[in-house]
Amino acid sequence: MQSTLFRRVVSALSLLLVSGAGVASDWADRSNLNLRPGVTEISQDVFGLHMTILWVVTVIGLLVFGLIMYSAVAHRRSKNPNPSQFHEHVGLEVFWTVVPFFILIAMAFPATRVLISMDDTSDAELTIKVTGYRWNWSYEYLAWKDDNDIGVFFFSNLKTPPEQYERPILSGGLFPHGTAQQRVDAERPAKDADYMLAVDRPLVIPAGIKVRFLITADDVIHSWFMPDFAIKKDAIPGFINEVWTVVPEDATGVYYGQCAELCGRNHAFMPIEVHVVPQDEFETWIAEEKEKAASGPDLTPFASLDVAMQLGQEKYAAACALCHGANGQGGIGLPFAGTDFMKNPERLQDNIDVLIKGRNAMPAFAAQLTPREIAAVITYQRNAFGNETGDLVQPADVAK
Ligand SMILES: [Cu+2]
Repeated sequence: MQSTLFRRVVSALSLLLVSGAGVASDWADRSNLNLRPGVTEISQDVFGLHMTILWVVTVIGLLVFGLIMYSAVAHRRSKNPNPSQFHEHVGLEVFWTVVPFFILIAMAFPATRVLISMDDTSDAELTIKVTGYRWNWSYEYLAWKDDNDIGVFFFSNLKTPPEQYERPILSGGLFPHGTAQQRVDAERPAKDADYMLAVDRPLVIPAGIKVRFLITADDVIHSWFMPDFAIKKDAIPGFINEVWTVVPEDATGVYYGQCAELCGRNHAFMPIEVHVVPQDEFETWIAEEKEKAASGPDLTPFASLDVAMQLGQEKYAAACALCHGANGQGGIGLPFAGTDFMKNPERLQDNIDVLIKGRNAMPAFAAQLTPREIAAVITYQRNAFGNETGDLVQPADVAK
């Protein structure tokens, strides 16, 4: 009997060891186990606070549980049948009220100091408005030094190609019991290193400069979360939340974040990518973007159907595939493959109108895509997925 129990315990323990070995490699890098210190002064302050409080609660925990264990053993009934009575002992009551009070005050001081500095957006040299949508972000550069008329505005969409995240369509119907061949066909391509984090147009900010973010949303509540800057701010429709950062000059590079407030089906598909560049590089970039924005939309006609299809495919993957499926099979949005809407030449104008102005649940894309991109996307929709209408929509058709 006892040996059976022994064997069970040993086999359970060895199972635990084996399953533990699998995650041991992740645990070897201890930074995976803790909050990340980040790269800014504030994020390191936040990390310091986190560690201080962690040690305080660890010591309190050990003291309290140690005392409980000690009392349970040393004053057990067999040893001490008549317990001493000290209910409503004034000294003790005062002691265990006053001590936690001082511990709390001691913790509140450093925490308040960091919170106040996180809240101080004064003297920022660059101001950027961040807007959350279902399901992407837009960035509008409002002020850079003395220039309050920059006019640089763009949307930032997930760049990971849909083939990498989409559930493969198996021709076996609703339940995915395909043949071996179907399963092989359906195998997804390898995931990129920046899978579900990279975007088509990243936010660009200068290093060593105080940047103020004005954070809001257009539809539901989102949250702009950049762990390396210790920023996590709710984006609420009708409200503007402020937050700031200074990324040190020796910390230029690419940083990733995500929406951190559950905002609907594609909540996981609206990442944040920030490029922190040296100041002179930022000056050049913002000047170029400003010039591009001022010169108006590019209405150069497409030289051929192929040129339009190529741009269309790229933009479709970034802006449309989340709702309409990588292969136009539909999803939250209507399907495009083989539909009358996409194939009927009389509905081409309607097709353009819906994309520009939106309809029902379909958002308007006039602000998100340029006329050239809209023309390319429609050309793509009407020629891909087996539609092959041969329709070539030109930027000028969209602009009017
Ligand atoms: Cu969101």
